[in-house]
Amino acid sequence: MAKKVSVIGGGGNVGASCALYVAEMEIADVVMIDILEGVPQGKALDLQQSAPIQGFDAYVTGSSDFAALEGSDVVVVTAGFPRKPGMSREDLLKANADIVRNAAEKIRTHAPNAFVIVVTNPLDVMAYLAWKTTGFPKNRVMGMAGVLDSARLRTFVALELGVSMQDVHAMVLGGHGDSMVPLPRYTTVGGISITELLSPAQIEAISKRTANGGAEIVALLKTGSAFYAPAASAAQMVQAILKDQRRLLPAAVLLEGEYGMRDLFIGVPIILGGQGVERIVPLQLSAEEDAALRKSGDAVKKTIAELGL
Ligand code: LAC
Repeated sequence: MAKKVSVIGGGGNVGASCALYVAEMEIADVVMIDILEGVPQGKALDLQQSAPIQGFDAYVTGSSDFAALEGSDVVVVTAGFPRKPGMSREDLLKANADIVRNAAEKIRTHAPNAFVIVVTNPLDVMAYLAWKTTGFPKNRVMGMAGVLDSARLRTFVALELGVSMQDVHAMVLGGHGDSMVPLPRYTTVGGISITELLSPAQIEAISKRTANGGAEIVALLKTGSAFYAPAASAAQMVQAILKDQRRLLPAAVLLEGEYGMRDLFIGVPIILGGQGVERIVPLQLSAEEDAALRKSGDAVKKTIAELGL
């Protein structure tokens, strides 16, 4: 296959699941990179052996050497510690910053032309750190969170209404944290806003469950956090880039005045295509929505400051 996607943290649950989804999409060969010697190699071999059964033609390999990044079109960064019950995403800050900084340095050296999708938490800050460390143009570095948070909102709406998950579209903006901003107005079923289909109390409950979506799963798993949906979200972003789909979806990107904020990464609607972040889509937010987004921005800024970036 002509294209190459590398997953740093490919030995972990999010990374390995992402490798699986990308391989099955048949859009690129996949390299799983992880410092745990043997794990990425073993998981890659296992995954490769599912190819004849699942019927996909893509090579999947594993490596513990970052030089394997060479020639990557897209690098997905999932490496880092997951949350444990009771932890916020911000609690992971210091430990994961070291991991992401190192990964970004390796990407800069071995894959200087790649697009970078950051999944490691706290996501918005880690995406900012990766952008700073690589020195890549802003269209080539982004954080995956909006697709995941919107997918959670879509799921809860579909379950509440008993309709197809595919007919529900949603928009969740802001940082990937407790202050994320679900936008019911822009959440639709077959083009109809949920404000016409659900009561304010139902919408409130669904929005809350969305913002708490990651923690709900951490509380159940106890030893880690969600991985299928985060991995599928990252894979969808990889596909949008490699197939130049120009999809409109929320992602954490660098703001330079858009939405009244600057010098931070936070989730806003973008067009994602062959050039990466092709543009940021402006929305006319209500005073309440705007205030919620700024509050989320303040939370991200505070975490960036804690890292001394
Ligand atoms: C979640 C973690 C991965 O939202 O941030 O599940």
